[in-house]
Amino acid sequence: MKLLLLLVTIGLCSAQYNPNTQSGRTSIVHLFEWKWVDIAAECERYLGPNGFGGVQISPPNENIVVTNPYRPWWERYQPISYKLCTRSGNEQQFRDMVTRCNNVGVYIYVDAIINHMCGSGGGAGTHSTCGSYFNAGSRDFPVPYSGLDFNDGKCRTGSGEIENYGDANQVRNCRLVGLLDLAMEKDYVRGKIAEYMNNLINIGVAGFRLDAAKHMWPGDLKAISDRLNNLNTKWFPAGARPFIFQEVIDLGGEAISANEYFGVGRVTEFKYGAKLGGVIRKWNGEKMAYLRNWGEGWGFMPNDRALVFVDNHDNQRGHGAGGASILTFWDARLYKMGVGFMLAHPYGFTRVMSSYRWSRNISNGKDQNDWIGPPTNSDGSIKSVPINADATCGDNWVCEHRWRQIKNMVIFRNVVNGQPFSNWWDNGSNQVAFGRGNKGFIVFNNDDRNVDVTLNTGLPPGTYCDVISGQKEDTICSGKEITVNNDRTAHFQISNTAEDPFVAIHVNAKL
Ligand code: AAO
Repeated sequence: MKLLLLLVTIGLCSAQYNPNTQSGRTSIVHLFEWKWVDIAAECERYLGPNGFGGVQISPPNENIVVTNPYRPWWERYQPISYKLCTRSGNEQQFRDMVTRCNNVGVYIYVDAIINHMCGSGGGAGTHSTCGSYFNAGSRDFPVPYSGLDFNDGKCRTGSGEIENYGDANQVRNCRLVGLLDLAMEKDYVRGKIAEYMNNLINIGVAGFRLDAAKHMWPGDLKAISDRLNNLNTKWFPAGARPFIFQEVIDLGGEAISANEYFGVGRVTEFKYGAKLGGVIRKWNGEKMAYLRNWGEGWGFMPNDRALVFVDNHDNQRGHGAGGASILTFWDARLYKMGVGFMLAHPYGFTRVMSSYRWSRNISNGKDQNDWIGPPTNSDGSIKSVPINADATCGDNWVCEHRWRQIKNMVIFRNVVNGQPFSNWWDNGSNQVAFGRGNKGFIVFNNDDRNVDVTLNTGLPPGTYCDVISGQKEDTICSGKEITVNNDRTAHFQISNTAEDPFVAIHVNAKL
């Protein structure tokens, strides 16, 4: 009996690394600042049919309303309460989204802001998205939280702010950019946070991004995660645990490292996008040939602990970390190669970014418009995402996840899931190729001369449709056709001036 209990407990508490996606779905997409009604529709009309596993949503809980600057995206990282109402929608719309997405096998991952409440400057008279009263000055929040629930007494810096990332105590007990830091060792605070997360779990979400995890003690996070319910059995197997991925920026050289958080769940691997951007931009003598041992061979965290991405909502606009090497939709040609590489490569659990466009204003190396929020109507409400006839999005929604090359690589990853990294080839420079067992093969040309080469693909003989230049539609191919010979070799030609200088084939795109 005791042994059984022990086994059950281990089973319950050890599955946070599993994303809970439906079998055969291997990526999630961050629909940054989308409204719940639009996400519900996108799950049904696009994400479900195209094999996406889930959606990371913007924070669903009540936040401060910032008017100077006017309604920046980052106001949503300043919680006021755990009520479910924001510019993305109210509780009923949230529930409807979760139900509709779950029903088509696309699961919801909540961006959970539990480290802090709003900035210390949010005084009486400031508004919040559900109209709840609060007063940051007196630490009065309708959760309720009071002065007793914050770390004010514990921080040892003069300013009360994090002044030195080399000191773990500061990073975890002081304020991150002025945000009121919750005292998470308190049973009461842990209880309120767990109550919020359990409400979301009961509604049907599949997991959480833990914002600013670096600024919380791993032991406190473990205590909270142990209080979380199992997932809703309407959609998930009995005993399924919420997926947890923690935002810890660890590029090396600081007091806190990512591996301190492996006991709680997966961790964002920020080295991934920073390094990949450097390689694809060919900065500092980097070349794609060096990607042969990409992953743990590059000093990244263990594969089964990593959540990977090319860019995120912070570093696509100069917030957070990663620096100028980060690839984004602004550099579309290189970006597609970067995302294509990520989705073809077996390392990590992959997240695709989906953004909105804003007017950049770069001076002194910084985008002065890095605060600009999503496309809005004149009353400040978020605009819906209109879908054009060619399946792209309008009104400045970028919808990278709908770009044919990216969508088809999400499918590629599903098709090759579980297959080994195989048949690597490189020209010693920036032409590389690799396969995934006998299911898929990809070739990149990031050099200034053409690729014209015969390679061993590992694929069964036949004619395949390149899913980058086009795709298989019924029995025809709208892109390049690639012939795999009886000896599994195929000839590839890729011009270095091609709009998309890479080719990808997989067994589900065989003609
Ligand atoms: C806003 C205003 C502030 C104001 C505040 C309160 O901008 O001026 O004081 O309100 O009124 C977002 C925005 C913030 C915004 C905040 C609240 O980005 O601008 O503040 O909402 O509205 C650190 C954290 C990391 C965090 C990142 C932005 O560790 O957790 O900063 N990301 C998350 C979210 C983010 C959100 C929050 C957290 C807060 O994704 O959207 O903020 O909820 C080093 C450290 C990193 C640190 C960076 C930036 O990075 O390692 O841990 O990230 O600095 O401070 C090299 C190094 C690299 C270093 C980097 C930058 O690359 O290798 O390690 O340089 O120095």
